[in-house]
Amino acid sequence: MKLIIAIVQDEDAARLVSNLMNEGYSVTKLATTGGFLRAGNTTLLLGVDDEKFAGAMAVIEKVCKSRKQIATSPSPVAGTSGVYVPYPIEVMVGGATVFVMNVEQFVKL
Ligand code: 2BA
Repeated sequence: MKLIIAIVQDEDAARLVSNLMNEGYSVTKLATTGGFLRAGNTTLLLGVDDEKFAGAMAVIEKVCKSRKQIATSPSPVAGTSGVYVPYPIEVMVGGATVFVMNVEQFVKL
């Protein structure tokens, strides 16, 4: 069994959960925040049997889209005066950031 931890954009989360549930996967959805953009994203936890792992990854790949997002980064504008103003930078946020772990034990009590 594997544990898939998938960090996805909020815009894709509802559709991704529906598609995974329709295909028989169990999913836990967490509201999370990206450290760089400080914006909300969604983290899904899926415990999947080895033979269903590729299917889950295919659903994630199909649903999650890369998008450009604007982040504001503080910038010094007045040299040593200590004045900072936000300025926009564009970043490409991935379809999904996925971590895969082997599950040592899976227990439901
Ligand atoms: P955020 O940390 O808010 O990052 C959003 C996007 O900003 C990233 O998209 C990347 O394009 C850019 N970015 C992040 N850190 C950067 C940096 N130090 N300099 C320049 N640009 C930077 P993704 O790479 O697709 O990541 C989307 C979200 O997935 C991240 O949101 C974070 O919540 C999570 N994530 C990505 N890599 C991770 C990792 N190695 N460990 C834990 N979480 C990760």
